[in-house]
Amino acid sequence: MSNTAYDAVAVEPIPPRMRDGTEVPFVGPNFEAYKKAHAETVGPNADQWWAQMARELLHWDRDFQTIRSGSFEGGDISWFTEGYINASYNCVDRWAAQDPNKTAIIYEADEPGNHKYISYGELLREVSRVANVLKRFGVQKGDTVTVYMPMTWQAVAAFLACARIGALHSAVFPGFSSEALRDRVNDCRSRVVLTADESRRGGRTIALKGLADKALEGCPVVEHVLVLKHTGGENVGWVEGRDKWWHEESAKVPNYCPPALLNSEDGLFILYTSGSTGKPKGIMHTIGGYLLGAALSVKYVFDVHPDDRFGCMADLGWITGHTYLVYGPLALGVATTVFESTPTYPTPARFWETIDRHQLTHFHTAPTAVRLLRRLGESHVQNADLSSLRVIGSVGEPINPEAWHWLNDHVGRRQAAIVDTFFQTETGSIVVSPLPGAIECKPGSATVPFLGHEYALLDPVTGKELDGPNVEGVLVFKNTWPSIARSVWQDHNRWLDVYLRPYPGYFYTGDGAVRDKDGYIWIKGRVDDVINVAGHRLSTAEIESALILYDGVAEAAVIGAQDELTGQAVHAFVTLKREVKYEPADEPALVKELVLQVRKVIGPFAAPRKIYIVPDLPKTRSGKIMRRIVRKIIAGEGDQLGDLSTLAEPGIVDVIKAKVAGSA
Ligand code: 6R9
Repeated sequence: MSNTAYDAVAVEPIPPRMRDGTEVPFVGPNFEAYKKAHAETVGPNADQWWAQMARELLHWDRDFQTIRSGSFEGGDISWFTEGYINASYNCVDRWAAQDPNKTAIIYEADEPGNHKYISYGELLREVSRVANVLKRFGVQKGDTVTVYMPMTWQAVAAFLACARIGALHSAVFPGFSSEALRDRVNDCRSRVVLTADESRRGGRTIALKGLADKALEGCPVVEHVLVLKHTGGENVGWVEGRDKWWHEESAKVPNYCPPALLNSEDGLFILYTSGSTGKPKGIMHTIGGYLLGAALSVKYVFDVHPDDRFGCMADLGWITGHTYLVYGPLALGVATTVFESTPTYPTPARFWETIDRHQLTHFHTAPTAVRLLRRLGESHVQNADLSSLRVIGSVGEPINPEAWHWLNDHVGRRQAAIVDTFFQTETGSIVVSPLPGAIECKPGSATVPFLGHEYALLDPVTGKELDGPNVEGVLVFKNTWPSIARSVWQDHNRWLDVYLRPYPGYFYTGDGAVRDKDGYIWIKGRVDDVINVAGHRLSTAEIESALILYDGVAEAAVIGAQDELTGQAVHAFVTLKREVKYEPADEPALVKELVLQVRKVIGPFAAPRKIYIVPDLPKTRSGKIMRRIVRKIIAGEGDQLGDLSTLAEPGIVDVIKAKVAGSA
């Protein structure tokens, strides 16, 4: 499919209830309304608009005078410079003061039935106690605290406790290996680590404390480990003097801790991203700007109103968990969900039962989960009452049109709006997305820039802006915005090199994108996910979408392999839906059909040179397909795969290696 073929994609209408007065969306009723709203938030009045939003949505302990300063060229971005603001106060105290019994957190535990509602009043007490414990451990403003905790409501309290006293949290996925944890603790020099005895997910128990202990053997700077008794598991290893029980320490301190007076540009958290090479980068965010981006995008992108119950299924160790599970919903004073389980435990109806049980108004997940559930069939989604849902979000990857339609038909039932939201750890909050009451979607497109954001597509070689419709280039942003990261922890030069120096005057996302005839943005994936076959620029996402259009296909990972004749050739790894009856002997015929499928959907030039049918794909815990791993295996560099610590199921690597070796 050439880039102009995006123009042929059918436009999906805005759901009737966003237009007929049932809902009153913040921005609507059509594209014109969006255009008008957007125009007022960029250009000459932009700073005034940001200042107004900051004062409307957040509580400032001291007002700011400067709205924006610094630049991409200078690498010295700063917002609301003189302002004093405490994120914990904004997310907890002001709502607890209004109504201490209002639900802050819906905790859906791994075992169905073990859910719990935590009120703003209760959250304030827990946050305060943990903050007081941290203070007793000697944690001060500007220190880092590593949070290696299960998906439980106390992990949210841990973030907010750090924020309360001006310490930066560094969350590490509970599924990360000991080595990965060790490297992250050492990089940010945390003296304190918060963890739990065990974590539980999908009925399986993970010895979290054991993993932490192994990691901490290599972390001489750690002085205190605070351990939440989560499962009550036995045989938890213990280092006397260093390890303390959460409940015992909490019982020794007062129930209230005053929020610290902090500057808007003080650090809020560090979050490590798994770069494809080198050691992980600790992306650093600051308080005022980040919190504004989080609150603003939850309000407008998800059209959130005060009594909503937000359900973001992302893990807390991911930027989506930070912004759309913790800070955004709580800064608006709505209920947020901590979902501890998996989409398929104990059955593939788990998400739908959770939405039904808590009458969630919003459901936010990743394409990988949607593809998995689509693969397991519609029967699981049919019996749940999903009528409370108003907006459904997708994030993390381009969403294949088939997955989009599945969400729309079977989950939203054509009543809810779907928002395909694009952002990055580095952007802090959503930068490209539809607004539910204003933008008609084209499945597969993240559509338009968010309020206050201006983007450009650049020619990757000349760095010139590409104007007009039907162009493809690298996605960059012009002008700074409040929630953009400020630096890489202890390595400002790396921040400049990776994001601000490649195209001076712009923030470089590392993603390629197309603008179609209507000005809609189609994210094509990381620029290293672009394949060039005999001069045809193909996106891995595009070929993958063509493959999963084929009836029995569940997921696909496409890479470019070196080829003497064509520069690169397309290689595809494909998994099948569970119900497909498949014998290894059928493989040649199936492969032939799949090649035909790609030829049919995209064109003969995109036909895969090789297709491997495999039981699973290598993925990160947040569900991103790690194409670099299959790329290296294909390139014969299977012994140089580098850091596999971010993989959800490391065992799949050997299965894929064997498959590739067997078909050479
Ligand atoms: C939020 C998150 C960022 C990368 C980003 C892009 C991909 C995220 C997307 C999307 C297409 C979307 N990405 N959302 N691609 N459509 N809606 O995932 O942050 O982990 O830092 O990853 O994810 O490639 O550059 P992070």
